[in-house]
Amino acid sequence: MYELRDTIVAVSSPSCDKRVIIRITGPDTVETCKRIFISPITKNKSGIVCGSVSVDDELSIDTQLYLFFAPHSYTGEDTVEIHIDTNAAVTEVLIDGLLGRGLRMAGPGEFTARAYLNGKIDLAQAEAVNEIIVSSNAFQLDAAEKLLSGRLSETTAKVRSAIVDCLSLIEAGLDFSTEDIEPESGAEVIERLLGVKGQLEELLSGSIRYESLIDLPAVGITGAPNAGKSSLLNKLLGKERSIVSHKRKTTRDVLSAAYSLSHCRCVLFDCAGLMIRPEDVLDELAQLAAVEALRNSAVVVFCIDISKADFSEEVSIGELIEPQILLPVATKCDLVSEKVLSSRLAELNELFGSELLAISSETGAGLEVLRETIDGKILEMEPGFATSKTAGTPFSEGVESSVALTARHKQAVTEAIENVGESIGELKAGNDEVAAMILRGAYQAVSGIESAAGGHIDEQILEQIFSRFCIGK
Ligand SMILES: Nc1nc2c(ncn2[C@@H]2O[C@H](COP(=O)(O)OP(=O)(O)OP(=O)(O)O)[C@@H](O)[C@H]2O)c(=O)[nH]1
Ligand SMILES: [Mg+2]
Repeated sequence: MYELRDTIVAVSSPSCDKRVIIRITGPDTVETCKRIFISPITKNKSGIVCGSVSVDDELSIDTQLYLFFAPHSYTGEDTVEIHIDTNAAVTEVLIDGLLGRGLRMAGPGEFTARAYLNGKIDLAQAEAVNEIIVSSNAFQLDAAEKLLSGRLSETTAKVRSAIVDCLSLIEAGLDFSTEDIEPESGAEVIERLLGVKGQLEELLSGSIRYESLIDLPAVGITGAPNAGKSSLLNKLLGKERSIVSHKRKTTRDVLSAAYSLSHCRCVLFDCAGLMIRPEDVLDELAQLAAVEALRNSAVVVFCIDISKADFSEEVSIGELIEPQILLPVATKCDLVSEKVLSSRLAELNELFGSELLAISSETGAGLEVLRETIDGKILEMEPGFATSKTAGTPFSEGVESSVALTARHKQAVTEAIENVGESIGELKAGNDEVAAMILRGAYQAVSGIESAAGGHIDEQILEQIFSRFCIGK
């Protein structure tokens, strides 16, 4: 299915972008570019070249070519990206011209498939590339980045080498059993296999199930700059996830974490404070990211600093977002006297048309009630969240996992655990040959997570993985 000998082409930029990027990779990349590009191209010199491309006599377009020579490219093959500011009609003519010169239209995910087949990335990382492309919230992105960081492959590589050690010990015993040489004692192999099983079980229980996160309700924390949003996130999580400082505009990105409530779980996130008039382009970008994240939230906790005397800014900010459920809370209630608190709360209740909860991340006041309120609101909206959908997925409260597993990974790890367990049973029963055979199955299962090394990866699995990609990636 994956033919590596031909040269493929596809548009790799999103259709909404004004700048079009046409990506070409394969053995004829440079030759093709030399034929259409009106400017000299030096082989073996990666970089950017400016000039114009022309696929027929009438059409010549100003362009920049980004050249990446093998093996220093995404796919591991000669690769070029043609960057042009143009429209769909011109792009089509250009692609047609390239197809007419013997190039083939790339299939979904074929660039990444080549990167995998040429050994540039392992399979777990290839899957992560796609998860990043399709991520729609910051937490998914976080999980996908964990896949990409290759930490999963690090663990599986360790397990694989331990299995190989055990296999060679068992096989040495088999080879020598008819000779007068003392074989490696079975007890030691069993001991090592128990260790391997423990490592795999740890991987499974300490991981985030990637798919299980996709459906988790998002709970956003918002408010004006310095309202105490990050302090609230940290206090709820019980750890320093977000940076807190007395300076305004400390948080710039959307930061998220898995959070367990009494009856359901959610993705809790903190983002930049909202402003009526962003002061510079960085403010604008931070605000865009925040509003986008808040738009996808089931519940938004709106922090209002009660130590302030004037709340007009908060009222205007509240109009920037339209969440399904807005939960205004009065933060920093430890900073004001009882008397001031009650008069300001009354004012805020009036302004927001709902009863505000007074909280303090300093003393912890009101936080338990806030937790219960969020829990109740989510359940009210989506009773299904309290059912098996969220139950039973391993992750402990407040603990952020370092590895994300897709369903395919989980299946492979589970299979390996079963195989190792069975193999131990067979060893105990003295059936070394059967034990070795089953252990080879465990090895295959673990190998399947990262690469074809040591075992062959089913074409079908590859097809299944890469067909989920879009064309051009
Ligand atoms: N006394 C008291 N101080 C608080 C409380 N919550 C936050 N603060 C302080 O308020 C300041 C701002 O807190 P942050 O949590 O960084 O506020 P933020 O809303 O995330 O701010 P930006 O990210 O800059 O928008 C820090 O100096 C915190 O220590 C609280 O409940 N009580
Ligand atoms: Mg902050």
